[in-house]
Amino acid sequence: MRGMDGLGALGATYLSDIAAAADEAALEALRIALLGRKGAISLRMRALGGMDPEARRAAAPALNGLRDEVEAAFRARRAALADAALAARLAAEWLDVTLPARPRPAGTVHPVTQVMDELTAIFADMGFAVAEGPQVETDWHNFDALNIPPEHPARQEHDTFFLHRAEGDNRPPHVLRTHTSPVQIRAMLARGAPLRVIAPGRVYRLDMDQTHTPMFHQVEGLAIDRELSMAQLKWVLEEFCRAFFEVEGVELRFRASHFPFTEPSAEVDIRCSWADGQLRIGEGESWLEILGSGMVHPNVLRAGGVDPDRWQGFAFGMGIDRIAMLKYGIPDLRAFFESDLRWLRHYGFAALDIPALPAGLSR
Ligand code: 2NL
Repeated sequence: MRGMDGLGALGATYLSDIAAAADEAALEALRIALLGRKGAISLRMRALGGMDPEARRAAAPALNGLRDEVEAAFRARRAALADAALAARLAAEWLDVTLPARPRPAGTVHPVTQVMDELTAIFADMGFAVAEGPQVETDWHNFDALNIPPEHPARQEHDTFFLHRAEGDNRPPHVLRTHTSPVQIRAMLARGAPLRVIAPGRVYRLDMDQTHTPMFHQVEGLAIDRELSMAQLKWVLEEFCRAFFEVEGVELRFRASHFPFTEPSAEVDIRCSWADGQLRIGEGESWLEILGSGMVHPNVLRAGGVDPDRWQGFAFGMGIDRIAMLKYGIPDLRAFFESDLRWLRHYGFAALDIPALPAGLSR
């Protein structure tokens, strides 16, 4: 009887100690103190062995009951501590997955890059691939192959940068390309006919004033097939202007002109108005020259390894910086290449708005 009463009070103390264990470590220490090899409950269990049978029969059920209750209390407390630990971890590692991955990127896309991406999307839609080539060219690729022989006045008009050659260095003369035409010569030589490519990129001329920078950007286009005419050239250029300026009613005017690499040649003007200093494409009584074009000269086809008796081609070229200024109302060409951050932020485009035709080019 003495044992029973004592066990009841003891059990209550054990259970409240277990319930109060603050963490896994405290709980484990308590478990060892009660149920370990020399634990309080284990010692009592062992003491049963030394009792006479009658006393043992009286004491054992209460002790077994206590042990079962204490073990159950340990399991419950362990589970409660694990639940609390998980809840704390979930609260600490909480994350709002709807937040933007990064704040707005600090950089912007330069208008020249934006316009290159736009015109690439437009011409790609008409089946033109993009061709690239070196900016340091042989004078053969830059001039001779384009029907501009050494004494041709166009060589002087191009204000060419020549690369220095040490005395006795007899590699062929090189220049900074004055137009992207040599890229198309290389495309003809590498891929042959039929061909549809555009060549956008940097070009260089020794010229610097209000409207000229020594480096600027040009895009040229070249199509070669069995039967091509000025009519298809006109359609391609109209389609380009409609898409690029995002105006349905574009109107182009072809004026007879002259380039060494095309025959016949035409300069192309677009209809526009200049009401109160504001340029509007596709309306009004003014004309703005935007590109040069023509049927590829037979000498140029031959230089590209294409037989002019079997193939015809049309070609065109325009200044990218200039059409960027027209489309986005940028007044001063020289600011394009000064890397002034205020200018870049003002005229730059969002980095992830890559032009695509279905979305509208410039959104
Ligand atoms: C202009 C005029 C033009 C071309 C460029 C070309 C290229 C080859 C063959 C024939 Cl490979 N022509 N390019 C043709 C006509 C005009 O550019 O005013 N550019 C800014």
